[in-house]
Amino acid sequence: MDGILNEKAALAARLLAGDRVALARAMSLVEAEAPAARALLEAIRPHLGRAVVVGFTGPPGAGKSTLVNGFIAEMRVRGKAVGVAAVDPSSPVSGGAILGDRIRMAEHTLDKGVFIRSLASRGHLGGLSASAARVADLMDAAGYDVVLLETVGAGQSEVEMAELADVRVVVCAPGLGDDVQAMKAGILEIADILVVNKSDLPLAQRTQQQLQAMLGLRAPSDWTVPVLATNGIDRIGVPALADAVERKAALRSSGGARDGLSGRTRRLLAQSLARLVEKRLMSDRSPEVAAIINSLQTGETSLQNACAQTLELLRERSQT
Ligand SMILES: Nc1nc2c(ncn2[C@@H]2O[C@H](COP(=O)(O)OP(=O)(O)O)[C@@H](O)[C@H]2O)c(=O)[nH]1
Ligand SMILES: [Mg+2]
Repeated sequence: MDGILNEKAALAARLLAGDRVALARAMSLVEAEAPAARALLEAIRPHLGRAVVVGFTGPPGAGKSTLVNGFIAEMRVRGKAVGVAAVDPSSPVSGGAILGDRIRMAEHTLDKGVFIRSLASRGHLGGLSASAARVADLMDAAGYDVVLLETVGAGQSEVEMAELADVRVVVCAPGLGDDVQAMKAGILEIADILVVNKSDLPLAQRTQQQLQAMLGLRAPSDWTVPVLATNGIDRIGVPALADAVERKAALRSSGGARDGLSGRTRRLLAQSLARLVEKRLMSDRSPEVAAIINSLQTGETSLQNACAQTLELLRERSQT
């Protein structure tokens, strides 16, 4: 037992010292939801909050991976160590897009100041953002100055991912239609920085103007969302993007609801809580629980009410 405890403490210590092997090992534990992961995540918590977590989101094909690759290079020029987690919920099994991302970022694989991790999609709710949150925390603990989260998808997954980041970059490609429709559906609201990538394409300027006009409808706040143009391949506009990210990150100390660390901690708590409730309920063979299940089954009680009753019951149990 002592041996195991020491091993865990040693892993946390090596991780905090920036050991890449320890970081990779910790990520495997955390992604597998191994029992040792919980203690590790607890041990690192007081050391978190140094990294700036930057989320890159937007429709597939917009050029996120290409841009992230250029962004890594720019951050390296600025002397920052960079961690990257690439997430692609749209390829649950094949991992094809993830493989593509890895190839695109291959130029950085020999650089010890860069750590790239692909996250496999998980089926259950909050699973993907939960593992992204944990991986970001581990990179933060290991001393990476900047952590980039690349995510694709629409709607809820983007909003969930957004809460994990300190700075949210929404990337789109020139042209109207689906992209802008998707943005209306919620991406636009979460953006701290908007990027029209593929600035070499004809419609780029027009799209930039359209997005600028859509932003004009937003309520004024202390941060004005810039609409930038980039060319991910030639890396034009990437330094300006890096400047905007750094300006936004500098405001982060003001804290509040959009602070990425508190978003990641909230996600950790929510997932642990869900697990706890599930475990308790599945093993509870009491007549009270059976009664709730029965009235749900017969349609007497709504699912919402059944949830509320179950929570109340579990709360009473935990007090005795
Ligand atoms: N013309 C042009 N193509 C780009 C640019 N950036 C990326 N691409 C291409 O767009 C395609 C999708 O890029 P990728 O980075 O995989 O997009 P993601 O799905 O958003 O990660 C690839 O073929 C890239 O080479 C750009 O600035 N201009
Ligand atoms: Mg990609």
